Amino acid sequence: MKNIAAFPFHKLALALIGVSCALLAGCQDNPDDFATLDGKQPLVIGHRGSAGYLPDHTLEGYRLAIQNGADFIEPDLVATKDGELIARHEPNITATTDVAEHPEFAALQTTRKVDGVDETGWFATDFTLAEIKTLRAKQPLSDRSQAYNGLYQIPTFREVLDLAKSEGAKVGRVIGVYPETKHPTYHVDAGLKLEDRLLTMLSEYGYTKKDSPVIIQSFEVSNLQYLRPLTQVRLVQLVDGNDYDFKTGKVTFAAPFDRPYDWTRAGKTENFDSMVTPAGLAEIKKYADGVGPWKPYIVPVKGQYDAAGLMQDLNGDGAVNYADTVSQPATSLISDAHKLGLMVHTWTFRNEAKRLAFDYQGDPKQEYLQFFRLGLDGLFSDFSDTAVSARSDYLKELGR
Ligand SMILES: [Ca+2]
Repeated sequence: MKNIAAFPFHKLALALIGVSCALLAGCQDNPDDFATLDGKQPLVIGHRGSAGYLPDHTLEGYRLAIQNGADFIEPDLVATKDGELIARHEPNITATTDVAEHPEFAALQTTRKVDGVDETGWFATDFTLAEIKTLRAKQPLSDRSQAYNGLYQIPTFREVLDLAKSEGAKVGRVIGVYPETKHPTYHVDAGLKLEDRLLTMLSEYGYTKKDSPVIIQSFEVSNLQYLRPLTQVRLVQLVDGNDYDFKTGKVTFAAPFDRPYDWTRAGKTENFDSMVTPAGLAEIKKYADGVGPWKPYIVPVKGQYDAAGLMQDLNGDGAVNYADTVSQPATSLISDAHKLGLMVHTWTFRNEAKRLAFDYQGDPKQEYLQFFRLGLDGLFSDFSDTAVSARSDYLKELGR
């Protein structure tokens, strides 16, 4: 190549960016137009699959999320007695499976401590995978469809990874997987530590790099710190809270949702909100790629109070609750995190009017748009189709 200066290296570079972009979950060409950390469009993550439509954590729910346009699907991980990783929201499988209807497992009902709280029921850690496979999933929320109860199996993490690949091939997109290590301390106590099992499985699929289509999330800290030197896969520190204070707009704290349980074990007294200060975020930056705060840390909600100090029933349905709150101006959390190079993914977006602040007027897309405009990098939604539709509206708003 004699005339090296004339070679269009910039075109080659663009072509390479185009190729690598196509291989990345949620990536699209022409970055830099969005206020996200990487300049690409915000990610839609199918929360527990398609929790708004089908029972949580089923292959059918994950498949629907992919068909509805989700970039990532989210399996929560717990371990079985024989050390297999399965997708469940809690070690306690009483509310999300039909285990109580299986007389052969009646003797396995017990009381165990999870994050310091006594729970009575059936626990995945007392079942082999073969036993788990005889159970069927059920919808834990009474106000959502019960029509699919008893139909679907409890998937293994391996089945979720395989589904992401096979369904991704069908829709022509790389589908990311966003596993959460559930109650890491509980699993260590049970002799079923999650992290090494998770890494082994991810390695088997070649998911070891920062650009692998995987993000690992946890509410605890020390297990993410343990994972950091062992994998380049992106890590996200989740930030929880107990409830809302509708008067102040602040998140409130009470055990076990006051702080990461490994902090409680270690005698630390700071609450979760210490994580979203600039100093807290700088600490997270040492071991994670992003932060996953509960929504009100980004957009607080408040009630309207009368002179007697009573919160007003804004929607006039006779009850005073979340649906009577008004969304407030955003905190600086997203920009504070972005300044440190941390991406921000928040949760959970839901369509039902009772799960929306009053000022969104029953239109869930208004909530998505508010967060997209802030430069949010990704969100967990029970209704991926609505999230993707709102993102399309956002793209139009940006003239794209
Ligand atoms: Ca009301």
